[in-house]
Amino acid sequence: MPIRQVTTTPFADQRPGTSGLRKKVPVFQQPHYVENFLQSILDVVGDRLRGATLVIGGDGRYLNRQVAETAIRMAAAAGAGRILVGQGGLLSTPAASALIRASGAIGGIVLSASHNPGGPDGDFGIKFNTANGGPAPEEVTEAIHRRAAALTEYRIAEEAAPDIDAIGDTRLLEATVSVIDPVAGHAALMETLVDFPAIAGMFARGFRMRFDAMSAVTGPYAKAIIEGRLGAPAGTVVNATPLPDFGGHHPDPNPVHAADLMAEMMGDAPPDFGAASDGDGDRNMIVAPGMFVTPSDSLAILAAHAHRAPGYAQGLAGVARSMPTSRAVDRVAKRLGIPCYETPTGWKFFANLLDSGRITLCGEESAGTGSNHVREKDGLWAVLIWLNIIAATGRRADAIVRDHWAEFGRDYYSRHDYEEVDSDAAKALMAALRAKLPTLPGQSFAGLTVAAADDFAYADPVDGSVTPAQGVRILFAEDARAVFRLSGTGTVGATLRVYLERFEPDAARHALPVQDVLAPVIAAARAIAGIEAHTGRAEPSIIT
Ligand code: G16
Repeated sequence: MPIRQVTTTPFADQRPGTSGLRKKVPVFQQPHYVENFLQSILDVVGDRLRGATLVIGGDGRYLNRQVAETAIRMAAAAGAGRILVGQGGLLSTPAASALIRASGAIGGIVLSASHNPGGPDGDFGIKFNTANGGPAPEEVTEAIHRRAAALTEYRIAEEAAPDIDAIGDTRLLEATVSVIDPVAGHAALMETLVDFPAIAGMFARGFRMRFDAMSAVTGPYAKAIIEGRLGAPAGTVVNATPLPDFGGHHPDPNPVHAADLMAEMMGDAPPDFGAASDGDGDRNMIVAPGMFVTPSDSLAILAAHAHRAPGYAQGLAGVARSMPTSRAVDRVAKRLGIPCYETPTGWKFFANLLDSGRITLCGEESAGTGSNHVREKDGLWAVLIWLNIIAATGRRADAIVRDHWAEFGRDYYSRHDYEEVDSDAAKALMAALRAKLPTLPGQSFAGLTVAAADDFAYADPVDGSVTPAQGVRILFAEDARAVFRLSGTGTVGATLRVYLERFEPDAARHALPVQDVLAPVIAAARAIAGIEAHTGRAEPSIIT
């Protein structure tokens, strides 16, 4: 019998969110857990899989290889015609998105828990991306959940998966399993968008950068592109080998978790440019000499300078940012005379805007930026566009940021995270906050007056759908804003995110300490939401 049929019982907790199904590794190690979820995805794809192409790959974290092999055997059993797998089971999330689009695949199974820690006690995740290369929309994830809740059987090829370290084609049942170089296609795509010769010239003239791949999937991509094609000196890319536990680090590129890079960039003789990316390569961090660039500023700067890169020489159709992202990019869009859309948190909300051609560029405060070349955020792409801008302007990254503030004003910005808060307490905080919204306008807190307060609801301009309750926004008359929402990506308790910003048009006031400038906004936010009373936390766990 070439296909084994296995009787199983459903798992009630297999409900994928925006970022797929994310759980602790031991949860995925339960017998049949992985197979059940994969079968649920394959069943939802259904007959469309017959003879079609499916992409499989992940960020190399613990369980990646094993689950990639299981997925190959199950996709073959489900009738896939061609299965494209990254060598070693590796594919960064943006590379998977690009590959789905370029190969005309029906979709892809992406194995990752993004920036969450890995290893036997860390997190694992399985995500399904659709034919446009983007994360499955909610109706698909809900269908997968319904299927998972009723599953009684899965089907898997008896035969072992082919050797996924060996590039080439192998037959498994009716499927051709093609193991491909995970980097080549994406590097070629980058070369069509970014001015490689200009950047290579800059490196040849002695430009120095540090790219911290955080022992995650971007390592091979960054090595091949930055050190290989662009000729940066060997050693420019550090922590370049993807490790199952990311070397014990938290592969989230922010000033806290990329502390080594920050120390180097803030040190006495920093390189000209610093960057990092996360577990699956979709997030990025940009650090100028002596200066961390907030993702919100980075998005605004990319929008203002994108025309310098060959892929965007025609200009931008429009831009979009997630609601908690600062309003810096709005000012750029206004100047460029293009639309700027405000979407809920979650990359999937950009998909309709990108697919319909309404926007070219988009980004989020959570360190994601991307463009219409894929339907995921793309960490290395953002870094390469930054390099392109530096090469084209001849300005150092910190000067580019200061120039930008001088021209558009500075949006002081910070995010305060309260991690592993009791879930009920976090829900109660949000409910109480929502209940008091109508009473807030006109009231003063810490010297700031509330001008408007609402619970963000998104009306998709493409399909007309409305997504309510996407986070509480408090706008202060002093051109400041506080936003509250609960994270959708944590795996322990709840994470309360408080996003704080204040606009400063005066260039003479652009070099002040961020937390000092934001102190009244922070105090007002804490008072309005009663954070300590609800959570018992006087201070956030992480400030970025
Ligand atoms: C995911 C989504 C992002 C979103 C982020 C929000 O990121 O892909 O679009 O901004 O979640 O996270 P949270 O709900 O915790 O604030 P990733 O990188 O985990 O896929």
